[in-house]
Amino acid sequence: ATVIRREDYAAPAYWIRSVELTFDLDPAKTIVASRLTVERHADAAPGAPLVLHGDGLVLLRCLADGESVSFRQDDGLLVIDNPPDQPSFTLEIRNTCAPEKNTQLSGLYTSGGGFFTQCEAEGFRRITYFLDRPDVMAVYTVTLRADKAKYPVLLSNGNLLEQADLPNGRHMAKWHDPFPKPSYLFALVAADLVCREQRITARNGKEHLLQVHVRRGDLDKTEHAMNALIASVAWDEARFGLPLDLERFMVVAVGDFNMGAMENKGLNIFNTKYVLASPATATDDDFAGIESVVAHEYFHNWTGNRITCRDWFQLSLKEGLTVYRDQEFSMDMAGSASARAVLRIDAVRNLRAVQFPEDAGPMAHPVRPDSYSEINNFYTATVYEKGAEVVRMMATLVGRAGFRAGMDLYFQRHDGQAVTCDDFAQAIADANPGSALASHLGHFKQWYAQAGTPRLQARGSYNEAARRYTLTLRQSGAPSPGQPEKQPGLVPVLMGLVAADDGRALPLKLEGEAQATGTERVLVLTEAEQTFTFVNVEAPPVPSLLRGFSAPVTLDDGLDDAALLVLLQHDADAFNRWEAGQRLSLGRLLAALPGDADLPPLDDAYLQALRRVLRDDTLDPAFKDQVLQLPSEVYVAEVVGSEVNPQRIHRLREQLRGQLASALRDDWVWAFEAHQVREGYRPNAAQAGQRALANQALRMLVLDAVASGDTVWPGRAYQRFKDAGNMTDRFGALSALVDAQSPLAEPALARFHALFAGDDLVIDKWFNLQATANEPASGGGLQRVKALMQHADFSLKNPNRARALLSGFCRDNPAAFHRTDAAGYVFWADRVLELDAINPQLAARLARAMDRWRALAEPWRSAAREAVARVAAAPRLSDDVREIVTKALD
Ligand code: BAL
Ligand code: ZN
Repeated sequence: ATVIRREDYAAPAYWIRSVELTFDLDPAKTIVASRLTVERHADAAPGAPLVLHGDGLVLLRCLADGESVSFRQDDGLLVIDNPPDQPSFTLEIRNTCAPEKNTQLSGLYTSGGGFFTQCEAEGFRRITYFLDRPDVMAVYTVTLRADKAKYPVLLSNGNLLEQADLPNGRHMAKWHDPFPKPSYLFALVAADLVCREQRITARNGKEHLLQVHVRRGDLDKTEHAMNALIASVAWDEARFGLPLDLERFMVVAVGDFNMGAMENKGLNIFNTKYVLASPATATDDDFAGIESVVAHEYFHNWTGNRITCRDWFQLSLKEGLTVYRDQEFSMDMAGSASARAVLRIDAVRNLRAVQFPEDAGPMAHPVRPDSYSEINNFYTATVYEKGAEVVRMMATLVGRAGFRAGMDLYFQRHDGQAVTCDDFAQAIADANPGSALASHLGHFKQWYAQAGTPRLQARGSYNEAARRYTLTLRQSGAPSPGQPEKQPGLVPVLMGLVAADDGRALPLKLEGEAQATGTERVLVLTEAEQTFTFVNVEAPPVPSLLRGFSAPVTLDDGLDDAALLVLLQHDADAFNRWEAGQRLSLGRLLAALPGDADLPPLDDAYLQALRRVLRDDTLDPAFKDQVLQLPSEVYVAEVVGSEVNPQRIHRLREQLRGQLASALRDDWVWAFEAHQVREGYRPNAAQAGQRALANQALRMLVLDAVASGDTVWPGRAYQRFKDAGNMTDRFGALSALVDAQSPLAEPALARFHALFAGDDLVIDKWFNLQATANEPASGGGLQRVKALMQHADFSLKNPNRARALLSGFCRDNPAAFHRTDAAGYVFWADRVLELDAINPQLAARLARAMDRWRALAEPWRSAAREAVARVAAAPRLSDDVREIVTKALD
């Protein structure tokens, strides 16, 4: 496969300024007529060849300025060697494509009897021939023609110009999008849908129509998505001064979709998972996911659509920024400082579980990658989540008002353009002259250029007599593919000093400063090593560094348990309180890892500290839930880093969970009883926090009961599972039974399936719960997954279903997957190959389950390598999967 390099970027020889598309929609053979206004680039030679992308199309006709023109087809490209020798001309193309055969779900495809599109990144070329690259922006007018009874709703981007009946039971609709856009933002939908509508008036007095289109029968599950959309419109106007720029904004849900959702201009197409919710069928997490994805796609309207990417290497320009914006939105919606901290903790958990391993493995790449074979493989946690951290660091460095000024300048300079990550960073810096960002922009931009998670080491010493505290910070980076040496970057370290004796926040005054600047500040590290001296430090301090996770690094601060206990109890920063608790748990696991012994009994100090958090009246339930949750097995494996024994990590973590369940039994009973929500279900942060803590308590109580042979709590859990008034509680109780391997788990699973048969999103949960379930001591997790593949409800063709079962098992169930007999790896290889023939994007995602094979101990490492090599050697591999497995073996 060809490797595409960022440094090779060149503007195209031609622009396409406007597009008229006409679709005669038919599942077997859709005819696409396209009329393009083509303009030669000022720098291109007259008559330079015009090279259009195309993939899997049948070309019927090609005319230039109404005359036939000679062309050749070359490896999917349509090459017109002698286009008209004019600065601008018209190109007319007619081609066909086959939507019902499109199992890749990229381009135009059918799902549930309707037509849908997905064009990002390079799907438009699977619809018609085009300059399918994001720097070519055109104005689109789209006519759709289809059978009226089967496809009563015909949608495309922008505003509806015309709608009419046609002979033979067909009808048409004509849409016009006034905003020039790249082809990846094109969309059409033709289906039998119903919609929830809402008219809103923006701050500027303009009226807009919001619509959420879903399949018949799903309308009662659209209220939350609509509310999220209304809130998103209001938030972007209030926080960033960015109004909705279209009369009509549409969201459409589709059951077969590779991604979560897609921000096509004015016509967002969503995976049903991120639209449909009712209290009976969706959990609090589902509701929160919908809110954030609806917001994310809406926010792309400015950060992605109005200003787009020059090339795909700049993907984080829109994705990192938009994730940052949706995170801020969710925090503002959640309200309290504590609820914000809980969301921040969730984001960091996710970063550590997914992005840190990526950054330490064969697919490590900078936030702005330098090369790729298949761009679909670069919709990664690094581009999205680490990219958002990069934006967050800028906001930390310039402050909230400074960041807003930077965004304003970014839009002032670049609205309507296709630009780069450099352009964005420059705008934020230029709007904040004198800021650390502006002074050290070169250092800061290493975040875009260097892969790998930097390591931050911190060592402090307190001189009691002089009342001075010196803190030395060092940054370093491990080699990553293609980058053996790392340069120092800019690391913003938000910090405070906590008195070791009573936990009070100490005033911060650096040597040479006239006065203390409060109890929290940002230290800006730009050198490989820097020392900061605090004066007038009135008590021995515990440093609280990297508050709120102010930079995406791994921190080694050398703190002992006593210091961590101080932070867990007293830190003014909720994130660092949580972090201290995680590190206390992690420390106990790591200490027990060598050898084969059981986890020793937990010490009283640790148990008391967790009990104190659980019982603390001043803390929110959601925060307590976070503190009491142990670090994941994946994260523990990442911290271990090499010679990882997944079975050992699992066993010790289970023993730690078992001890916490037993030692805190009375506290869990209290927590369960005290956090029942009495009022009607609402998916807000306050109620969700209570349910989360109660569900965790129930899980621990059932775990402890099953271990000790007691049947009371499993019985109560079964009862709750049966009677629950909402999915969060029902699924919480079901998971508790499955997690503890209670004998009641099987009947509960059967009942759950019967209750929700036909509800695809709920049945996905049913598959996923079993795929991620604890492996019985006798083994059998893999057998269960194989049996589930034979279930009548299973299909590899539906991405949600395939992910629920296969990614659930291969990526999210390390103990069951990493078998010593390698059967998990054989299963993985077979499924990757099977899926690759259907949907390469999905197969490539599953392929990444083996990214970290080199970090495994034997016998897993050799067996895993063999499985990866078998996939790599298979004939007819997609570029998607080939890139993943080739890099894994490099
Ligand atoms: N642009 C692809 C889907 C998303 O990130 O919104
Ligand atoms: Zn996005």
